[in-house]
Amino acid sequence: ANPVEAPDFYQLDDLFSAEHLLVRSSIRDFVRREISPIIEECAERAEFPTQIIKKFGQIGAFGPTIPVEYGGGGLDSISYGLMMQEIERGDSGMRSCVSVQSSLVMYPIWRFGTDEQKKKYLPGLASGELVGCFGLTEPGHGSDPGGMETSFTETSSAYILNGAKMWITNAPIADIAIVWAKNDQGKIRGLIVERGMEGFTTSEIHKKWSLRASITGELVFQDVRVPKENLLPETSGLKSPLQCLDQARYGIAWGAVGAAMDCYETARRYALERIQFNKPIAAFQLLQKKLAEMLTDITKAQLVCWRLGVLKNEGRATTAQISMAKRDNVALALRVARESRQILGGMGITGDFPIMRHLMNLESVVTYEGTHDIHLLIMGADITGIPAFKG
Ligand code: TGC
Ligand code: FAD
Repeated sequence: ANPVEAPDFYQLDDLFSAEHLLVRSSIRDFVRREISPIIEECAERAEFPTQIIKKFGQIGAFGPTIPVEYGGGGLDSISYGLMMQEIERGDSGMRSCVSVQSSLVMYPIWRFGTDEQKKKYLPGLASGELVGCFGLTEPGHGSDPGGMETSFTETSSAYILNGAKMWITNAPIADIAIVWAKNDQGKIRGLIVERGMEGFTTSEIHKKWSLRASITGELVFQDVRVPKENLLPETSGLKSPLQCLDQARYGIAWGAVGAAMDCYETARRYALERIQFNKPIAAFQLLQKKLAEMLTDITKAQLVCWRLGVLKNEGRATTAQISMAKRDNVALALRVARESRQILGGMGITGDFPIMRHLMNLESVVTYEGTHDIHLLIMGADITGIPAFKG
């Protein structure tokens, strides 16, 4: 392990298999080669680097836990987590793209789809030939997706879909959308909606100060005729999209540690080089306090991820455990990013360093996939048996 590359204070590398370490180093090299050189400019211009999609496909970043027979990587959850960590060390928006494709598009097709659907879509999604998005949130229903208004009605030959989804990562470039909508009986089901279906449009959301290198948009459905074979047959109620969210939230818990690591390493290096009062600023106790607390935060988060990964591999990770990891790791990544930015003084606000970009990105990460407070309430419901969401 190279301590300058990424902190490993508790020698966690001892806990990873040779395969985990290989996956991590290949994604780390990929990020260094393909993302780091372009990301600052993409964020500044608010441009998503579309060419990265095929490259993600080539490196195996899409669907790493999906079985090989469907084009996935057949890897375990720790490998997936390490991939998310390394990609988010590059940029949260790049990790978003991969999270959505893997956990929110490929996973539901694999988990709830027919064999025909799996064969039709998964290999193309794995290679990056196809881009997917996940439509759950609506303009009027974010934290409360169960209140969704998007609905479809059944005719003899198809489903007719109406409604709108908002804040959808990858929407403007997606070839397919996994859309959650209520059927005639008011039950939530998942549909695969394809670009080109009449009445289906997407538009881009502009003026974001966060996740600027990620593309976000809306999905609008006006009497869209969705063939019956595009229904995901095993979906059944709100628990189906929530199951997908567990996969993605797990990846975000790891990803946030990556963003924190990058901020910490940048600040540590800067503090050793920057001279004030004839000394490196790293020599001052207040700076050392900041660095020591950041490393403590990162180390605890790494341990949580590793243990959660083991539980997930054994099929024992619970929703509340995932909520705790997503919530706390993103919160500590924000703390680390803010402290790191201060260590860089004025330089910390510039695009010459990655910290301000990470900090702004994390403001989305703390909100999407369940806000900081919603995850607290998921834990609260688990602890007490009393769900407090509905007042
Ligand atoms: P509630 O009554 O609690 O649950 C409804 C049914 O679902 C079951 N359930 C779960 N099942 C599987 N996995 C989970 N994680 C589950 N959580 C709950 C539950 O047992 C129940 O089953 P049943 O059989 O009794 O019907 O539902 P509620 O309406 O009270 O809402 C609960 C709440 C607030 C926790 C939930 O709706 C929630 O998580 N809200 C946050 C919404 C959210 O996270 N949206 C994310 C949208 S996607 C996104 O942000 C992508 S960003 C991607 C990127 O760019 O990286
Ligand atoms: P609201 O639900 O309106 O919440 C506003 C505030 O009220 C929050 O602080 C929240 O914690 C609080 N609040 C709400 N209910 C309660 C309660 N019961 N108790 C206490 N406090 C409460 N969604 C998708 O479906 N697919 C995507 O790909 C996707 N990508 C996204 C990308 C970006 C960049 C962003 C910003 C969002 C994305 N989202 C996506 C949507 C995201 O999941 C929602 O923004 C999030 O779930 C919160 O919903 P909301 O924005 O409507 O906030």
